[in-house]
Amino acid sequence: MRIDILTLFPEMFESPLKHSILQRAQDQGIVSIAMANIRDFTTDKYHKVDDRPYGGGAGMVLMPVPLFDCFEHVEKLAPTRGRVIMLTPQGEPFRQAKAQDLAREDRLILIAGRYEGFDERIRLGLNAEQISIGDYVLNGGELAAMVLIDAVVRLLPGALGDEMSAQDESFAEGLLEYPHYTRPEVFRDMRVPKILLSGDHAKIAAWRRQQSLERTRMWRPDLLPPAHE
Ligand code: 6GU
Repeated sequence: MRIDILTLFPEMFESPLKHSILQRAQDQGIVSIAMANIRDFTTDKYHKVDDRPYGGGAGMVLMPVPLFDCFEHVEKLAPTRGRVIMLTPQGEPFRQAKAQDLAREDRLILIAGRYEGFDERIRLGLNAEQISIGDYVLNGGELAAMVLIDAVVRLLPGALGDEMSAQDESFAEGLLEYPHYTRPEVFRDMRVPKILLSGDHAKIAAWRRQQSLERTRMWRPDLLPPAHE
């Protein structure tokens, strides 16, 4: 997969992409991630990327011209356009199913906005999808883009290595995960549940399933389809 990110703050992406799974996935050629700085596509002396809103009001709006020039440059860097996604609080809420859907693409172009918002013609002219990572307001789309990248890249074949699997986790099945334990067997008077020491794999699987359901019912009942209740 190739991911291009259009942003005013490419440096914000450096550290998150340089560690652990995301770094390894890039080293192994599973994903290649490139940043384009929208400001590099300004032509005026002050490298201006935002301006005051028509009609008045607070804040500044991301101008369409540098954004489109940046986009058209980036678009040509690979043979396919893939999916074009604007990160914005008005977007469709990001969920595991969307991450799985995006993981099937061979290219994503992500646009991280700042200021009060994007000039509306950016969305209209690019025919972009909009994604939000939750019902709260961030200062810009960069952290949201990183969240999306992290969630998508770990689903790409080979990204997690052999020892791990994305199959078994929270949300893979629409349920929260069962509790995990490792050594020691007793920690501050808290014991590892006996069943996990029993060696009975069928019983362990059934216990885990029941724990998943119970935790989901307790902590995230909104995730349960009516059939589970
Ligand atoms: Cl994608 N952008 C911003 N600025 N705020 C957000 C968001 C995105 N998702 C949730 N809040």
